[in-house]
Amino acid sequence: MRHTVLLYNPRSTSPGKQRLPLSLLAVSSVIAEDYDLEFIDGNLIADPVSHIIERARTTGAKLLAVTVMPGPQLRQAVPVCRAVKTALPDLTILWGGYFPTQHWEVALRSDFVDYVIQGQGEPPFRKFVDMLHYGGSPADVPSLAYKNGGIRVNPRAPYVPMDNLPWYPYDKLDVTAYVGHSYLGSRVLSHNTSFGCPFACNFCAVVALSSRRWLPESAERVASIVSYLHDRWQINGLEFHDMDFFVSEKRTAEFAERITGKGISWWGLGRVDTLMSYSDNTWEKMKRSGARMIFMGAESGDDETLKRMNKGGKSGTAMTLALVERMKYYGIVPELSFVLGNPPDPAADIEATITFIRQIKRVNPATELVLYIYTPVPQEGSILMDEAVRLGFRFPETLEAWASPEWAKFSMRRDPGTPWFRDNVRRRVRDFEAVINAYYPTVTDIRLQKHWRRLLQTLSGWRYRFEFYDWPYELKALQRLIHYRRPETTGF
Ligand code: B12
Ligand code: SF4
Repeated sequence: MRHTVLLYNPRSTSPGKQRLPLSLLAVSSVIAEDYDLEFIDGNLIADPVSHIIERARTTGAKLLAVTVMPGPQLRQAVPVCRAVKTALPDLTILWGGYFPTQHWEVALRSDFVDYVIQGQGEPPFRKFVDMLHYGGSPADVPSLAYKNGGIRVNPRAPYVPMDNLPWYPYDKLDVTAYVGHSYLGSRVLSHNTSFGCPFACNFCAVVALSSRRWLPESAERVASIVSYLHDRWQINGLEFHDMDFFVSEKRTAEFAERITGKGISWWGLGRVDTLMSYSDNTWEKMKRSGARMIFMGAESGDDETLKRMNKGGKSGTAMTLALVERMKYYGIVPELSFVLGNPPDPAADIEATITFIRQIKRVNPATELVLYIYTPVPQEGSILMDEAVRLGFRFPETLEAWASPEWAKFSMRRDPGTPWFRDNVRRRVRDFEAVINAYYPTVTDIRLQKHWRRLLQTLSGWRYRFEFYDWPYELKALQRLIHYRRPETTGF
């Protein structure tokens, strides 16, 4: 008899912007041969609670496996899992992904999360699912955290190279529901080609997940998967959601060669120093293959702050400027994210970064900007985290508190309410963002017609020239009319 496993992806984005649930596709790939899978996506259905209860009763499923990122996804995961547990106390609830990897104790302190798997999910998930259905002890499942008197945390499983894992079980869900439309193309899907990142930036949640390992799929396998998505769903755009797609130049160049001519525009995340070290030849290949836009963490306009962030490698402000210039030459759009308002002097940090962003826009006006506000992540030895604690910062101790609007805002990194952050500083960032986005309307706003661009530029011109960003209500009102599906944003 085949057992059914329910896989729940809590809502993470606004309607119409849903991405393939890559995390659940990844973990379920290792059980797809032997178990029936049912994906339940909070982005696609209005009432996940009734749906989960109905499917569990109909199929007799014993397990609800849930992926949880902090922010809106956690906000839905908490009430849904609580309600499901109340209705079906025997249904085991397992959480995995970014939030429970960092905050496993808080998750397990609740009375509706039974187990947590930390870090890379595939091998421990297989062991856990078999244990639940065929017997065994939780003590033998690596990377598992669970309740047993107190909270027990098993040692992490050894990392598994991605080429040794099966392809995603695409046939088990309706892929067409995830084909989106954006700057990249009219039929856009997403994929993930590696696990982890070799760096250890002080503010980044990736470090807790992958402990500085980078496990890539081979270029050959990535190209085969891309060809499959292209042939089967006629995609012409692809978002690569790797933490760092570009670590290996050899892999990038080979992948680019392999997909050239397929007519696919693609987007990925990388580091400034890695990309700057690429040869012109590799950049040419990337361009020819359809590379359209690359997301990078520029993080700060101040080199001292970059050091404190432990950005590592050779990245620095001069290199960021050189790279955006280089990308202009190749016609590939840089999308730069910044983490503003770092303690101990958030206001000074913001001013340095604003000045730097103005320089960047002068060099390459097409550069996209993503402005986050610094929020701590739990990370051993992070001087930023230590300093945050010294300034009075504490993470919530219950899932209910994490799911509150205040902490959801914290997780969205736009209005974090941290002790060192005053409201006028937050407003400074958002006002500047409104003015610069109006003065340099992005090339990726696909619905933004020429006359709107001109109007925004005209209205914001005096503000930009005189560096007067306060209260740009007229610009914010106009910008509300504009929609752009950024690969890294949610639309919330
Ligand atoms: C795609 C993506 C999104 C998508 C949504 C994805 C979805 N599930 O619907 C969108 C664009 C909507 C999005 C939005 C946001 N995101 Co996001 N996102 C990512 C991104 C780029 C990739 C995630 C992914 O799919 N990876 C591929 C899969 C295969 O890997 P994985 O998720 O790590 O899964 C593995 C393990 O974690 C584990 N696992 C995961 N789930 C489960 C479940 C079970 C049961 C088990 C056993 C194991 C397991 O096993 C998997 C395989 O090994 C990551 C960065 C990254 N590259 O990881 C950021 C990231 C997760 N996002 C982040 C953030 C902050 C956000 C936003 C808050 C940003 C914002 N300000 O708007 C929003 C909030 C949305 C929300 N929380 O609801 C942060 C999280 C930071 C943190 N403190 O934890 C990350 C790490 C980016 C970063 N470097 O800061 N995001
Ligand atoms: S910010 Fe980027 S480079 Fe730094 S640890 Fe996170 S994923 Fe790696």
